[in-house]
Amino acid sequence: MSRRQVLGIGGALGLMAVTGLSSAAALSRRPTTTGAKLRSAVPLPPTFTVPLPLPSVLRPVSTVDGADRYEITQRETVLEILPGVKTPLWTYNGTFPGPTIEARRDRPVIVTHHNELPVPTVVHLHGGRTPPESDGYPTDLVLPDGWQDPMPGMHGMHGMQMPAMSDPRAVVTRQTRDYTFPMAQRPAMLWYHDHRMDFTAPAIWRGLAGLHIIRDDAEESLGLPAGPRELPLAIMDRAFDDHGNLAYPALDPTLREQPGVHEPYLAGVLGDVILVNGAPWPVHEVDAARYRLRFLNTSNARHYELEAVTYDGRRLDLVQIGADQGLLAAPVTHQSLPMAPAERYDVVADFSGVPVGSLVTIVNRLGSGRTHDVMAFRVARRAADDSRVPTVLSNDLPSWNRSDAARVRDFSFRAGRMNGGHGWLIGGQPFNPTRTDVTVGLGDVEVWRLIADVQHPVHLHLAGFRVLSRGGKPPLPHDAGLKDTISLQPGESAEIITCFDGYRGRYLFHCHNAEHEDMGMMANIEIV
Ligand SMILES: [Cu+2]
Repeated sequence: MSRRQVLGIGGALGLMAVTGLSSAAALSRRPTTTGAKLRSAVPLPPTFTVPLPLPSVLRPVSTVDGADRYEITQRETVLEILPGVKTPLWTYNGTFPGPTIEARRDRPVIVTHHNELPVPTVVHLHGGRTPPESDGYPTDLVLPDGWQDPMPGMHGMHGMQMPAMSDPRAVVTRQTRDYTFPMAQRPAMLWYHDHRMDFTAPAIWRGLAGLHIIRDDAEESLGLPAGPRELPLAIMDRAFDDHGNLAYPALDPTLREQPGVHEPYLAGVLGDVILVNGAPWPVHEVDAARYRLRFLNTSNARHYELEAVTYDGRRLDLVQIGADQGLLAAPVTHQSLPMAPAERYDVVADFSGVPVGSLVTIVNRLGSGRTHDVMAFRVARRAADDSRVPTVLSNDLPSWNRSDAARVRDFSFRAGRMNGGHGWLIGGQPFNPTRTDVTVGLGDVEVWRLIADVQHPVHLHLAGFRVLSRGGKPPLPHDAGLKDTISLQPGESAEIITCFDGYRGRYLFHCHNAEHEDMGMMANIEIV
């Protein structure tokens, strides 16, 4: 494969992506948004008045043979997200987001999930190097008590009446399931969420998401801001109906039978309320010191471009120290950071030069009106600060080269027809759990060339990857490090390189616009 051939995919695949796709072409004229916005019907609080919550850290119930065991119950709960408004949610252990699991590298974690929700569920640890039986394959369902359907989630896909399609490899359990995570991977901030076939988007929207952080001694010896100066920040958008319920345009609001959303929302569901760690436009009091801000986009479809702006309009540097899959080799300084659904950016911001008593706001350059604001930090006091950002952060990033690749594959991510209706397709095909799309040998290095019609954040299970190019050009500054999700812009192509090591078995890659994912944009990898 010559360099010219490798870089030449924009033409042929680009043409393929835009041919005969009227809805996609229309969407691509709005490059910063993919999806349609719901409007809330309850009064919304002023910005920067609700305190920033920090999700509680879950304690293990036992430790056996060096593995920590946790228990999580999935259940309905009513919480107050907007002040004075009661909102029913689907939760992990009754909180939103769910409890945070704090893990150590190479120390296994076992999580026993109990499903007390009215529908089947399945948990995926996003970014985990997880054996296939615990990776949360979308048909490996945990059925609630009394669930009658013999093949839940496998019928009438995407609103069409079609014969029941079974997945002979599905491992279905009743009420409970143990998920085992070896944690043999780089320290990183992962997140767990529901991954049920056809219904992932509304389940995450209703609250089924939580954080899972892996640490090790090497990272802790760097001297990065820590303790109360390390903040996980899960950003998501939501909308509320006139009763305070979360609004979502599901065809079947019970989420029991018919998947899909009403037509205006086929490209994705956007809300008009920005939540951070479950609170609307929150504010957090900080010292005039360096903070480690661990941003995660848990929105279904909303993209952000984050900036930290002082009261007098100055932009604070966002010093990126980590990507989806852990520390960079060296810090990268940004003025703004684009963030697609499921991406994480580990950033250090220095508030030491900010006048005490003033606000630093985190804004989204892609938002408008109230979705322009995300959250704020109020600098409360001067304080000592012995933290540092070393010039070398890590030296264990994989250094795969093109010449290491056993093969090169092409995948298009674009709109198309599925079961007689609208779908989102990979390589022209909608997801089918019984079809193997990619077979790869354990330990093989591969280069994947991806091309998108509209925005698609492409996520690979099991294997972290590095970005080799975008549109035939070198990667962008925010592509640094080891990633598990790459944000493709309308009409954009990119190349990634990865090594499929870890475990043999069935894994997924898919778009992490959650509505696209539910409407077919997933495919199977078989590692043999
Ligand atoms: Cu997509």
